[in-house]
Amino acid sequence: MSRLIIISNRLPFSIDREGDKISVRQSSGGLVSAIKSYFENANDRDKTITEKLWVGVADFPRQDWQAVEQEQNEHEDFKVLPLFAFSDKQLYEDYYNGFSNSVLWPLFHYFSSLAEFKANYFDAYIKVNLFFADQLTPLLHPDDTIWIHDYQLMLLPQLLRGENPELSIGFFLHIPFPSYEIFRLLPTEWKKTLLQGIMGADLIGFHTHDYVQHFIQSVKIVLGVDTYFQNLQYQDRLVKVDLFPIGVDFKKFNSTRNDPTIMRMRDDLKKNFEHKKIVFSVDRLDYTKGLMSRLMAIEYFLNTYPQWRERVVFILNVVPSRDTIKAYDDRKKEIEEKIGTVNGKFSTISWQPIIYRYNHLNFTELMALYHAADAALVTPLRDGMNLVAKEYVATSSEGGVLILSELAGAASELNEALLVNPIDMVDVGGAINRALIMPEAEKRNRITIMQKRLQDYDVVRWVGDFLEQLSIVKREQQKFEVRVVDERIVGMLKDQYEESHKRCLLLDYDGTLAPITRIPSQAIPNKQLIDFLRNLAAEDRNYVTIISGREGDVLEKWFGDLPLTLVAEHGASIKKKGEAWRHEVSVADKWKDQIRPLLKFFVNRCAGSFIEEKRNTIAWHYRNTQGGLGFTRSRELLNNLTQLIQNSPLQVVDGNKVIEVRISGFDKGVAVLKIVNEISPDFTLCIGDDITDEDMFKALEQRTRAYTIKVGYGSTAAKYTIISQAQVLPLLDHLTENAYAGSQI
Ligand code: GDG
Repeated sequence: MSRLIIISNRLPFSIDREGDKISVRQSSGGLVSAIKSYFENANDRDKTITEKLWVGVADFPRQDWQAVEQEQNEHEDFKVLPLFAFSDKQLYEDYYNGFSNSVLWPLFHYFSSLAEFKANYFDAYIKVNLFFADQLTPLLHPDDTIWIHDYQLMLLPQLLRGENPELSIGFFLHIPFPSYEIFRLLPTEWKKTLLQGIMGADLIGFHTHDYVQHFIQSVKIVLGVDTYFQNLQYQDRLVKVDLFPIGVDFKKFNSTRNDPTIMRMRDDLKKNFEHKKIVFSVDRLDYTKGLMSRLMAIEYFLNTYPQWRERVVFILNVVPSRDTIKAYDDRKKEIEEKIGTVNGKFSTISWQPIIYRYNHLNFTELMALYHAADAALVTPLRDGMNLVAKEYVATSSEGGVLILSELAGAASELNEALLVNPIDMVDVGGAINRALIMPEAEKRNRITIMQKRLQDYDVVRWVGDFLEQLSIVKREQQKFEVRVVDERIVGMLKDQYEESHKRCLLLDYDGTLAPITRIPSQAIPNKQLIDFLRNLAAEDRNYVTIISGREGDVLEKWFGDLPLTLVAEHGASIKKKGEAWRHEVSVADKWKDQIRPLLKFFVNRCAGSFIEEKRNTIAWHYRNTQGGLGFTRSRELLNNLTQLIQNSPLQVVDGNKVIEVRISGFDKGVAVLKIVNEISPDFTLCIGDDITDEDMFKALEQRTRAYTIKVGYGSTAAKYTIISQAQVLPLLDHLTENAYAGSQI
C-alpha cells in the first residue's frame, strides 16, 4: 500500500475570483484529463494506492485556496498541495518563462535559434527545482510512489532521491527528447545536470521510440551510463527507460455523439456553413504548431484547387498562450497578417475562406467542432504527442479525415491519417484535397482502425501501464541489488565446494585474476598466480577455465602448459584441457579493414589511445588517455561504430575503457554454457569484472548451485559482488584451501 504523489509545475485547476465570488476551473491540458480519468476509472481496481496527492505551483493567493480547500479536497479523488511562497516573482519568471519556455521548450522542439542560453535562467531553474524538493522532502515516506511530470522539473527526481533513496520515482517527459545533435547545444554543465536530475528516477517515460533512443544516446555520451537495451545502470541502480504514448479518454470523447447539446451545436454549425466542407484546427499559439506554414498551405491549396473556392471553410481556433514571451507575441502578429492576406485574396461577398478565432473554446464548443469538421488539419512542426489529433479521431462519428504532421509524436500511432510534412505546402495542400474527395467507405475504414487503437490504449491504460512498470522496475532493482560477499556467504560457498564432486570454476583474467594494467600486454601473470592455478587445477574434482577477451596466442603463452580449459576472445576460440585450440568462428578478416580506418582516426584524435587487433576482434583502448578526453571520444566512436555496423554481422561492445568490435553470435555466456553442459558440475563458481562477463552471469542465472560473483561496484546480473580485484585470490584460496599466501578477506 502506498501513496501516489503526482508532481507537475501547474496544478490541475485554477481559481477565479470575481469580487467575493470564488470558483474553481479545471485546466484543459492533456495530463490533467489523463490523471483525472484514471482516478475516476481506476478507483476500484487499484487498491494498492491508499492516497493520492497532486503537488504544483499555486497561481492564486493563499486566502483563495483556503476558501475552496475543504470543498476541493472532499469533492476530488485526490488531495491537492499547492506550493506558495514565490514572493520573488523574478525567480519564478526566470524559471518558467526563462529556462523552461525560452531554453528547453524551443530547443527540445528543434527551434534552437530561439533558445536563450542565459545563466540566470539556469540558476533560477535549479532554485525552483530545489524549492519543490525542500517543500516535499519532509512530507515523503520511503514507500511513496512519486510521478514527476515534464520539462520544468527535470532536476527533481535526483533531488528527491538524494534525501530518500528508497522512493519509487517515475518521470515522464511530455515534449520530444531531441536527438543528441540538438541536445548537445546546451552548455556542458547544464547537459550533465539535467540528465543527472532525470536519472534520479527509477522509470523514465517518453511518448515515442525515437525520444527513448535519443535520451539513451545522450546519457551514454554525457554521463557514460552503461546500457542494456532500455535498462540503464546508473550509480549502482537500475533505471528503466520506456515509451508510454499518452492516450485520450476514449469513452468520454466517443460518447459525445449522445450529448444532445453538443449535437445541436454541431447541427447549427453545419447549417451555418451549408454546402461547404469544414476543415478545423485548434492549437495553442505556439511557433511549434506550424500555424504560418499551415496558412501558406491553405493559400497554396486555394490557388491550386480553385474548384474548392466557396465550397470549403477553414476554422482556425488559436488559444492564447505565453503571450508575455516575445517570440510568441511576434508570431501572433505575423499569423494575423497572413490570415488577412489570404482572406483578402480569396474572399467573395458571400464567402471567407478562413474563420479565425483567438480564444479558448469551452468543451461543448470544441466537441461540436470536432463533430462538424469534415477534416482536421493538425500540422505542428514538432509535437511531443498532440492530443487534438487523437481527440478528433476518438470523437468523430461520421468518418472525418485527419491530416496529421509526421513530426507529431501521434504520427507513429495514427498511420491511417493522411501524414504530411508540415512545411511542404504542396504535400499539405494535396492532402487537403485528398481529404475532401475521399470516398465515404475509405474515411470510415481509416477512422475505425484508428479508433480501435485509441480505445485499446486509452488514458487509463497509459497511467496504469506507467505505474505498473514503475513497480516492476522496483522489484527488478531488488533482484539486481548485489549482495556483497560476507562471512556468511563465504561459509556457504565453502560448504558447497567441499560437498561437491564436480566443480566448474570459470574465471575471467583481466580485472579478476590479475589487476588491470595501463598496457594490456603488461598484465603478465606472476609465478604466484601460476602456481595457484596449477594447484587449483590439479585437484581431481576441479575443472578450471580461464575465460578472457584476450587472444588465444597470449593465453597459450601464459597458461598453455597448465591443465586448464582456455577460452579466448570471448568464446571465439576454445582450447579444452589437454586438447588443441578450436576456432568457433570462421569469417574472413576483411571486415576489419572497414573498421580499422575509423579506429585509427580516433587514435589520432585522442593521444594515448591505441588499437588492439585479435583474431576475431578489433578494439580501441582508451585507458591511458588524459582527463575525460578518452571517455568523450569513446562516446563519439561508439556512436559512429553503431551506425557503421548496421545490418552487418558485427557487434560493438562498450567495455571497461575499451570499445571492441567483434563478430556477433558468440559471447562469454554462450561459451560457459557449452562448458557447463559438457561437464555437468554440481558446483559452479564464476567470477568476472567486466561488462562482457555479464553474459556469463546471465547464462548461469537459472542453474542450480551456480554462484556468480562480480568484482567491483555497479549493477550486475551476478548473485554476489566483491569490492576489489585484490580480494579474488584470497577468496578462492579460502574456499579451496589452496596454497596462495594472500590476505584473508
Ligand atoms: C504537452 C505536449 C502532448 C486546446 N484548446 C482548447 C482545448 N484544448 C485541449 C485539447 C487537448 C489539449 O488542450 C492540448 O493538447 P496537447 O497535446 O497540445 O497537450 P499539452 O498539454 O498542451 O502539451 C503535447 C501533451 O503534453 C500530452 O502529453 O501531447 O505534445 O506539448 O486536450 O483538447 N480544450 C478546450 N478548449 C480549447 O480551446 N476545452
